[in-house]
Amino acid sequence: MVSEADCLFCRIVAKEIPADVVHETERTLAFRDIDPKAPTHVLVIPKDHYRDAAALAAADHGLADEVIKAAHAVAEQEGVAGSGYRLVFNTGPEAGQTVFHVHGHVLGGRGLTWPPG
Ligand code: D5M
Repeated sequence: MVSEADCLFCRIVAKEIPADVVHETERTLAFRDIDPKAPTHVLVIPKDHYRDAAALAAADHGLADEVIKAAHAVAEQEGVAGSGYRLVFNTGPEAGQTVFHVHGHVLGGRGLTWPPG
């Protein structure tokens, strides 16, 4: 397991901090966002630590695919896959990334506007 000291999401993976887990595979974890922006707002992460989506993709061992598949499984489980959902990877500070352990936001359950703010 690749983890980093003082990383909030590594600590959730290690069960040192509680989370409302909704989906788990061998290499991914999905839990409800603590500050939901839509009726469905779930974060999907690789259990291993990568700072952002670019670092995850550069590692090139199929884990990015697993995270995206897990996000779709969450959307199906939450009942938003049919109506539509948004999968967002904020990448870098200007995009609004605040937790530097890559995570996809699965947002759904309401009409989502475009462009985002
Ligand atoms: O998204 C980081 C997201 O992480 C933000 O929507 C809040 C969420 N968050 C922060 N702490 C927690 C805990 N402890 N549980 C669940 N969700 C949490 P970003 O794209 O980096 O801005």
